[in-house]
Amino acid sequence: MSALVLHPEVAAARELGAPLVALESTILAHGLPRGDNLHVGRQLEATVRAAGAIPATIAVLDGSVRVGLTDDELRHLCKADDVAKLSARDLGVAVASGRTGATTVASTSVLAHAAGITVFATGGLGGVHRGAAESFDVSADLDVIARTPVLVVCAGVKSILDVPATLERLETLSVPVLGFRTDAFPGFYLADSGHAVPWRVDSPTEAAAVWRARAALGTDAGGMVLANPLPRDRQLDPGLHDRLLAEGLALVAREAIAGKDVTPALLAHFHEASAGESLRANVELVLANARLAAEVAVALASPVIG
Ligand code: PSU
Ligand code: MN
Repeated sequence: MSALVLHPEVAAARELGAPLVALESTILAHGLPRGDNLHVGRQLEATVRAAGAIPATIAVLDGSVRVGLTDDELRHLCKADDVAKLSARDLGVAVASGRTGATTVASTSVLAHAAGITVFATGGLGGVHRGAAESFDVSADLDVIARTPVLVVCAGVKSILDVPATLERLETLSVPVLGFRTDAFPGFYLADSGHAVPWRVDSPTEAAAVWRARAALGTDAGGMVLANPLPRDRQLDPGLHDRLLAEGLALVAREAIAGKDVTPALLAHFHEASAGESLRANVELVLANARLAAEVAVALASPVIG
């Protein structure tokens, strides 16, 4: 018996080899304000469909791992007060104890792969936190992507992190990082983090070709990152960004926030203190990633010509 419950539409798409895109739920339950989150969750699914793929939002409901949610289930996840943030290591505990939880990039990657889904869209990856040399705070997202064959579409890593250290870590872990129509690694709210990407692709077909080439070479045991920047005229104002970041980091230090609460606390500070601007950018980037992920999934499901 499988421990995963696939939504019937997701199961049918799997059978047919139709394009599927996994979506994570931590961004909804812990990364966006209440009220906006349900709307964004629905928009993400609609965006994937409009680009020709089937969305599979992943979460754990009362101990049951769901790959693809009904609208009622999505609403519950976005409104309930007792939704845990589940990284990959937490999944077994959540299932055994009948908990409800949202999945991070790490746990969504593991479950997407278990469900036979290759392409996954999120906002920004977790990574190496500033001060990690002392705190050891490095997101499990990185190690899990390194050993899980998923193609993760994101707007780089969250700018609240130590971006160059995160890029170094991805290199060590042998995770390919491709810029989508850019030579600059995106900085989540910012179009350019100030660091270069090692490689660039200019179409979903090219991204799919890299994925296929890795498989042909047998170097596809782990995942790959496709980094999709916000257009420069849609990014958060860099001055505002730097001010919010300094305040957010001070707040986290002052209140001794640690572990998995750090990222939600920093994102909440941005959303509260920017009068909706960071929320606007966050929603735009995650929708753009869902669209690109669907386009790559369509390219991967299409026969190769020539
Ligand atoms: N992208 C967003 N908002 C988020 C996240 C990503 O736009 O809230 C979440 C993802 O689920 C990611 C998590 O896995 O933040 C990282 O958490 P941590 O730093 O505790 O590993
Ligand atoms: Mn952490």
